[in-house]
Amino acid sequence: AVQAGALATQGPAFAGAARAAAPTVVPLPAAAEAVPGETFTLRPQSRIAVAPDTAGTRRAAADLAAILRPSTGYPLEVSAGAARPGDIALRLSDAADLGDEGYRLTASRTGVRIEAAGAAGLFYGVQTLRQLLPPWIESPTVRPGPWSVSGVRITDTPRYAYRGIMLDIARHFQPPEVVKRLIDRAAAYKINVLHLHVSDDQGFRIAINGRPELTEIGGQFSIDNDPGGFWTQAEYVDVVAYAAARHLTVVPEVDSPGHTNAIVMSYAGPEADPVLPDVNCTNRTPPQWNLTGDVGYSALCPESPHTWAILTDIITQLTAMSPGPYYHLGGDEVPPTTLSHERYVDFVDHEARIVRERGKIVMGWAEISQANFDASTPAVAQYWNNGDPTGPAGDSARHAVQKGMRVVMSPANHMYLDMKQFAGSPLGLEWAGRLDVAQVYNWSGTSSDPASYIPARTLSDGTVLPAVTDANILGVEAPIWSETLRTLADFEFQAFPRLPAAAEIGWSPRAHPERTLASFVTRLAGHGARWQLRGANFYPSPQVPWR
Ligand code: TNX
Repeated sequence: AVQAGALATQGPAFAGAARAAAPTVVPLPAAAEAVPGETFTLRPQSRIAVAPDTAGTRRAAADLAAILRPSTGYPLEVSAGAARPGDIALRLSDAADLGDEGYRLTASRTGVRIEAAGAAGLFYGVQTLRQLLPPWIESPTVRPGPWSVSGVRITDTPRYAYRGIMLDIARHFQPPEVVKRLIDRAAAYKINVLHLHVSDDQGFRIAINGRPELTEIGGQFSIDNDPGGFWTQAEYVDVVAYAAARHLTVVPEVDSPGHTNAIVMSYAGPEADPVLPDVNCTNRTPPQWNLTGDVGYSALCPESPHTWAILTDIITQLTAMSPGPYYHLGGDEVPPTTLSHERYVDFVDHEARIVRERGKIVMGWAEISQANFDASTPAVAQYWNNGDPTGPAGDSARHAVQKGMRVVMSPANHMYLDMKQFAGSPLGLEWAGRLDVAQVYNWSGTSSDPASYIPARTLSDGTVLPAVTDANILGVEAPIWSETLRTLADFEFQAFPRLPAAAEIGWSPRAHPERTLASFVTRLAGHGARWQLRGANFYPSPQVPWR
């Protein structure tokens, strides 16, 4: 650990070099300046002062108190009205520059003040304050302190509206408790979307009323004969509410028409009753019961009325339980030998209509940009290719832009947190490479940034396919597929320290001089102690100077 005294004796080395104003905060705040010579110290009499006194400000105060009380042992009474010296003030204002998610945080000798225009902004201000305090603020038991914050003035708003994590609960079933812990951990880094991959070849994980086969048959397995399982609708609704309380929107995905072996075996397998052979469009009949990690072998039949009856029930119920704007219909990895281009396009068009009729915006893996989308109706394509983005690999996203779709950037070779992070790791796949912290933080291609990752491309006939720029990009998402992941600790090992890198790509302004890998790993160095105090697993990457 670096001693404060050691830093003080380094005076000349620091002279002139702008010392980071928020040297422990991830993602990097948009703007921060030090208030020289001032330090805030939390005291036993400090209170949390809210104004106006609303359910929203009380909720933020309760969140903050729940973080601070166990380690400080202070009562931190919540009170309405004016702040006294030594208090932490939470203020809702109409500050137009802060938007829905922005906040202003000031720490000085007299107190801390967090101001926001909405509940999400207050929540993010609280997450930042938490990181400005010493790591042992995360302790579940009382510690001595002191609980000090260097004087700072922060004004912070996100770069992208969509900053997601995807959890695959289909390949290896995960109970709601595991997902809730991961929500807690992601929210601390200002992640605001939880994309839940609830169905794949190996399992269907949410009960659908009137369709017990989907979970009783389709939910009973996981990869490698590991235990299966599914959530009741009450459990799903509870997770959605838990996520919302931490300002994450749930995007449900039942992958289709491919990655549907679990659905197919529910209706066309040996245990199915009734048997509906026409839902199974693969040339492999009956469906697979020896489940491996292979992809791309199953498909639902677009010509089957049963396909649409089943999918309509699924979409109707999942959208009714999901207050967010998006429904993800999947759409990835359907080989033309399984469904021709025309049949694939018809499938996506048909399913997109069902989704829109239920008031949701269609989202899908970027292959869906082959279907009929146009700028008059919002739709989102999630780019996941790992190929050279300057070449044809980027075309699924370029076609999405051509059709007026927004793009969520999840290039597998930068954002797939299910990839191994070092050679020989027992966890993770390697098809998109090994992703260390640097690979997640610095995107390759023509630039190290999402906004210039996919440049325009001219075809041999002179046609120009457009670039994917910030005008098209809704945000970024880090998927965690679970072929090799069984437990919460497995997911945490893959998520940390890489999820914070993905979160910074989504939140922090590109042009900020500290939006660099070197600054990031330095700011992250104390977070390992925070994860340990919270009981979270992580990979102690040699790229982070842990302290
Ligand atoms: C590709 S990415 C898939 C998933 C796998 C993942 C493993 C995508 C849309 N499809 O089915 O789980 O690779 O990394």
